[in-house]
Amino acid sequence: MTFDMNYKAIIFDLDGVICHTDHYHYLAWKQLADKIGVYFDETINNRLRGVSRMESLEIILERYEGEPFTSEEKVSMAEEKNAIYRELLKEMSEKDLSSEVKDTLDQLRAGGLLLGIGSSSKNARFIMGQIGLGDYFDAISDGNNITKSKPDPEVFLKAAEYLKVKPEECLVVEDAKAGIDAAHAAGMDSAAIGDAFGYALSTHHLSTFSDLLKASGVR
Ligand code: B16
Ligand code: MG
Repeated sequence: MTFDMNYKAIIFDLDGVICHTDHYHYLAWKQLADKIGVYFDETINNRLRGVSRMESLEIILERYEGEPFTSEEKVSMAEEKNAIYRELLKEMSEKDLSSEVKDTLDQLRAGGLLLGIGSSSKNARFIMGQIGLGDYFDAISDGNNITKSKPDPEVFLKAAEYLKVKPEECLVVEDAKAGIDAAHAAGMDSAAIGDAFGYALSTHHLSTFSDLLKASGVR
């Protein structure tokens, strides 16, 4: 293995990069949408990638034609969705972490890189515990320590601060265009995977997670 250390740290988005919770988000939002009688499908669900819980609710309510909800009602709807979502997350286990992702993370660490999480989710630590990565990362910045969600750079700047590295020393891995925008705004390089693959603003494009070894200079 040769090391070309362009980066000191890699900051990973969680949902859609390390593991896949989109379907659980979909099922939980769908239950809520059906209850209030608003149309919701997988295409609308795709727009919720990387977006905060309350902003996700606003996107779902774009199609709602009834009396406007009060802020309190919206908070209670988001809490209801989260309770359903948390129940579904209990089904996750170490089987939801692919060997490709785990092996790649181990090789990146062996290559001397610091590894952090930059997720909009307030459930990030719970999800990581479920998939066996509870104490794996060097730092976690998530929905609980930010005031503005992606595309604002706050979540990644906080991750860099917790990792004690400069923004320009970080590479962000993201599946959401809003996340690539956030990395760009933070002054960080980015690697796009999944839904964000091919997005012009990203520095690298990953066809598969292990392509990160090349993008990060570890192999
Ligand atoms: P929660 P990420 C994001 O996580 C999800 O992609 C997005 O769909 C979700 O609405 C958001 O977290 C908030 O999640 O309701 O659990 O706080 O992709 O930034 O890791
Ligand atoms: Mg994501």
